[in-house]
Amino acid sequence: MNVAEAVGRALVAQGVTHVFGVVGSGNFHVTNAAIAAGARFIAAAHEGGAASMADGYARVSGQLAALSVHQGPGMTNALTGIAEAAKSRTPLVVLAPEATTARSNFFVELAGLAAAVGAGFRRVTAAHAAAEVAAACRAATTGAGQTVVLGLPLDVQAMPAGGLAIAAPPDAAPGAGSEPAIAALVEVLAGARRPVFIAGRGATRSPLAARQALCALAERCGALLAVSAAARGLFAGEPWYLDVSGGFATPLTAELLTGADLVVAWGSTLNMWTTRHGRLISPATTVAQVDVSPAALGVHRAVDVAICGELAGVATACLDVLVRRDVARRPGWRTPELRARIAAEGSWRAVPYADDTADGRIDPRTLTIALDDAVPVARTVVIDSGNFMGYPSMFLAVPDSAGFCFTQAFQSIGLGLASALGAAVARPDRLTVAALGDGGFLMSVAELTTAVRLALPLLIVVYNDAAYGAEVHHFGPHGHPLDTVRFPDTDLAAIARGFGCAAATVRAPTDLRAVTEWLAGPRDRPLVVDAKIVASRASWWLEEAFRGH
Ligand SMILES: Cc1ncc(C[n+]2csc(CCOP(=O)(O)OP(=O)(O)O)c2C)c(N)n1
Ligand SMILES: [Mg+2]
Repeated sequence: MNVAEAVGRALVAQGVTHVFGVVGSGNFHVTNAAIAAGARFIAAAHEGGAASMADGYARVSGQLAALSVHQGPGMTNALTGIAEAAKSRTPLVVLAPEATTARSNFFVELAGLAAAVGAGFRRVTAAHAAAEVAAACRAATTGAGQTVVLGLPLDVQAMPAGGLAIAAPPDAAPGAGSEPAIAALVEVLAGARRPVFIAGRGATRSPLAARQALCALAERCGALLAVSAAARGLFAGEPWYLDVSGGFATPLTAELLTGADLVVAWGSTLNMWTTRHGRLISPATTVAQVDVSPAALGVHRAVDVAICGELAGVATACLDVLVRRDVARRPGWRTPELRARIAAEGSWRAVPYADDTADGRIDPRTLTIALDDAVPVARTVVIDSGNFMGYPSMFLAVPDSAGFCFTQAFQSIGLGLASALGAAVARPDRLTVAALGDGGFLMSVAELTTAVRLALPLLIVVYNDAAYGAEVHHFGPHGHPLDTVRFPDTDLAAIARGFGCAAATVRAPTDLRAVTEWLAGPRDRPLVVDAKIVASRASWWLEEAFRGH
C-alpha cells in the first residue's frame, strides 16, 4: 500500500465520514482511498466552496470533517474558507498535496500558507503516514479544536507506507479546573444577586453537556442565560434565556446585561461583538471567564476570576461545591415578574416597528418575520456577512446551537452559500435556510450547481439591495461617491433557474406564496428567493462593526 492510500484509509479510521473537495492529480488517489474506505465525497465547483462546505458540515454535525484539494492553486482557492475555519477552531483536516520541487508551477510554501491563516500544519512521512493522520485528527478534535493542514508531498504519496497500524482515536479528557479556581468561582457565584451566564462558541463543541451543566448551575444561583452570536440557540426553550448578547441583543437583553452584578463567560472571550465594545458590561460588574484554552483567558478584557477547564466539568464541580456547602438555592433575579417580561419582550419579533414595504421593495424585517412563520422550526439557519445579516440573525428562531451557523470569524462575505450546503448535508432532517446578501451570493454563485446536483432542499434567501449595502451605509453618510459599491438591479431568480434551481422574486409579502408552495412540494431542488429589499436603512448592528475597523 502506498502513502496516498494509507492516508485515505487512516482518515476514515479516525472517524472522518465526509470529505469535501475538488479533485486534481495530486489528491486523486488519497480521495479515492478515503471513498474506498467508506467516506462520502462531495465534489464542489470551487475549492473556496468546498472549504466552506466542510466548515459548515463540521459545525452543524459536531463531527471532524476533511477537505481535499489539489496542490498549489487548489489550496490558495480554499484559503479564505480555511481562514474562517481556523479562526473558528473548526475541527477540520485539509488534505493538501505538495509539489515536490520549488521549480514546479504548482509549488507554494504550504507550511507558510497554513501559518498565515492560523491553521495547524503537519507533513506526512512514508514511515509514519497513519500516525501523522492520527496526530492531525487528534489536534483537530481535542481541546478548543483546530483546523489542521496535512501536507502530502507528491513523492511521499507514491512511496510504500510503513507502520500500517492505525491507532483508534483517543478519548479527550480535559480537566475540570483546579480546586482553588473552582473555589474562586463558587465564591463570586454565591455572592451574586443578579448573575448572567454568557455561553460562547466553546460551549457549542459539546452543546448538550454544556447546556445541561450550565442550566443546572444557573438554576442553583438564580442566573439568567445569554449567548454570543456564535452560540445562538444553545439555551432555546429555557424560560430564562435572553438570546444573544451583543449587537443583536434585544432592548430587554441589553438592559438586563448592564444591570448584572456578575457575568460569567463560558467558552466566550467577551469580544467587542458580544459586549458592544464593552458597553453591555457595567464597570462595577464582576466578570469571570471559563475556557478550555488558557490563551483565551482575559484576551479581550480583564476578568476578575479566570478558570482553565472544560465547561461542563467546571459547572458541575461548582454545583457540587454549592450543594456540599449547603449554600441555599438562590432565586437571584428569577422572579415571576421578570419571567413574564422575558416571555413578552425577549424576542425581536416582540419589538414594534413601522413597516417600510413600498414601491416594489419589501421591508427586510417583514420579509424575515414572514419566513419565520412559514419555515418549519426544525431548521438550520446559515448567515453570510453584510448589512443584511442582523435580520435573519434576530428574527429567525433556531431550535438549538447546531441550528445556527454563523461564519463571521474572518468577516468574509461569500462563505454563506457553501456553508449552508455543508450544513444541509450534515442535517438532512432539518430545513437549511441560507441568508445571503446579493454581493455575497454572486461571489459564491457557482455552488448552486453543487446544490442542484445533490438535490438539496435548501431555501436560499438573498436580501437584494443591488449594492454592497454595508459599504453604502458605511461611507454614504460622509458624502463619498458610491458608484463602486452599487450595481444594476440583477435578476437573481433568472440566474438561479439557469442553474436548475426553483426561484422566486419577492417584492411584497404576498409574493412569499412561492415559498409556501415550495415548502409543500417535493423539495427536490433548492429554492432561491430574490428578495428586492428596501435599502434605505443602515442596520444598527453595523455601527458596531464600523467602530471595529
Ligand atoms: C471577501 C470580502 N470582500 C469584501 C469585503 C468587504 N465587505 C464587507 S460587507 C460587504 C458588502 C456585502 O454586500 P452584500 O453581500 O450584498 O450584503 P449587504 O451589505 O448589501 O447587505 C463588503 C464588500 C468582505 N468583508 N469580504
Ligand atoms: Mg447587498
